[in-house]
Amino acid sequence: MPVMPVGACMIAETAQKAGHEVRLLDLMFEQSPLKSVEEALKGFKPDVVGFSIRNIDNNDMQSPSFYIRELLPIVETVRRKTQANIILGGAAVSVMPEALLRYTGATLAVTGDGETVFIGLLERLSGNRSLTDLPGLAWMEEDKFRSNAQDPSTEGCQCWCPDFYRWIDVGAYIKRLATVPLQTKLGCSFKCIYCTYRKIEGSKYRLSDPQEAVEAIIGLASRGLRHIEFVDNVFNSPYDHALSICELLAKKRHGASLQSLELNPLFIDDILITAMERAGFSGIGITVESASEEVLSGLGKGFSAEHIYKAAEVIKRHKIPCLWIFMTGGPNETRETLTETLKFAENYIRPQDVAFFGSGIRLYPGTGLESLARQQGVLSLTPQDMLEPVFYISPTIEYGWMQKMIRDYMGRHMNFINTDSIGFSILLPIHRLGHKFGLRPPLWKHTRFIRRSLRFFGMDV
Ligand code: B12
Ligand code: SF4
Repeated sequence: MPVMPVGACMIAETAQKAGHEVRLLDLMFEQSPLKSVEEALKGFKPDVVGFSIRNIDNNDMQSPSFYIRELLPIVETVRRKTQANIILGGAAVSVMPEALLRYTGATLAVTGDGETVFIGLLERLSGNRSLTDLPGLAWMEEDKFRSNAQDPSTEGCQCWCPDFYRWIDVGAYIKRLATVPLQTKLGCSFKCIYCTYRKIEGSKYRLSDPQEAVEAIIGLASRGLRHIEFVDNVFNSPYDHALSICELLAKKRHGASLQSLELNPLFIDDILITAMERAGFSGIGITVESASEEVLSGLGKGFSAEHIYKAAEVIKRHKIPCLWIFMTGGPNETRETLTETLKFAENYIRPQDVAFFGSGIRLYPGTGLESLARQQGVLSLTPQDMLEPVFYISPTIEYGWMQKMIRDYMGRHMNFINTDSIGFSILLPIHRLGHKFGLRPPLWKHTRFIRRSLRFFGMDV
């Protein structure tokens, strides 16, 4: 599913509001990105070219795709055609700023809350002022990486949406069943050992006003953008914030269909799920990762297997479709713990719901998992060499056996999927065809039907 470039649109809109002349080139559907860039630069001489880089790779250990390789010729084209300062931004850059600066040879990188930093940067560039004390900026100086940390706790969180129609071809996304991203908070206070999200948004919650979130949803729906997805790191933490948003939404006739794939089992109860149903949620995702106590504690999830079983009981009492997300091969994973997780999925997940199994965990520099992998002797790459995808599998389990077990369960349960399923090339035409025939997001609700139909045509994914 193509993801609408909300960050890029926010940056463009903020810069325009600050009085700059801005153009946004969305390369998502361009057949020939280099030509499109050259075309866009004809007769336009920008002082600054910002790149919004969302994904480093596809996070898929089985069939890894390293997207940054495709970025390089684009950056080179811009460098060849303009004198502009090249600025990198986006989630990928906050995750690995040094590696990306080195890889692309770009002048500067913006980390953290892009809109604030970028406007400050433009002001300084136009006034020829020094950049080196601007919080949130990173750059290379004589082959040394320099950065000014931004203190995320000093910035608030506003829940706002850019005017997508102004910046991108919205129809092209909608036709491919994309959802419209909306963020109601920043930060996460959990400490999962593999996670980079705190690096992007900080470890302290910054909450938007729930009323603002409701107004944003009403505004989007009134402009035909009805399939809205909350892109918070965790939607239901803090619990009261999520509950307030849902309760306020339930009182309004907004016409939107809502989704969040980032629910923490620790905060799932009947009150919240009822409120979500009343608010207009058409699907939810619970990121449980594992149903084994040992693995959950190895991952530092901050909840226990008991919470997962309780969450499953709650879900059973409701109608809302649910996607359960698992991450296998983490610290302490063994044949027994994986079997425990698969048995949980078999016995506790309703057949109409979906279970997704990822295998292996993407390793990022600066995480607890990186240190653990080094201690266990399974990682020897330097942090900069970790830009190309590298994954962790616990030495206590064999990858091949794990894959086979998951596939065995998938053979028995048509509502189970793995990374091969979501990376399957035929999914793209299915999205478009589905939309033509009136299907609306989320597509995962139709997993059983899709898998059965594909199997009928000899494609077992
Ligand atoms: C929600 C989410 C999803 C949802 C998206 C739903 C939707 N409709 O948008 C779903 C579940 C579908 C998803 C899927 C995937 N995701 Co995801 N996702 C996120 C998450 C949690 C939030 C993204 C978001 O929308 N943030 C809100 C917006 C406003 O922020 P933003 O885009 O980052 O923009 C801000 C800054 O980055 C900056 N900025 C952005 N552009 C620019 C440009 C310039 C010039 C400047 C200066 C600044 C700047 O300013 C903006 C405002 O502050 C992030 C983690 C995170 N906390 O960021 C991961 C994250 C982006 N995802 C990631 C990945 C890997 C994926 C998948 C590949 C996973 C998979 N195997 O399927 C897919 C790819 C989907 C796709 N087509 O791109 C990675 C990307 C890094 C990496 N390892 O490659 C992240 C960072 C998580 C991680 N592992 O660290 N994702
Ligand atoms: S709860 Fe989610 S966002 Fe927070 S640290 Fe854990 S994995 Fe990261």
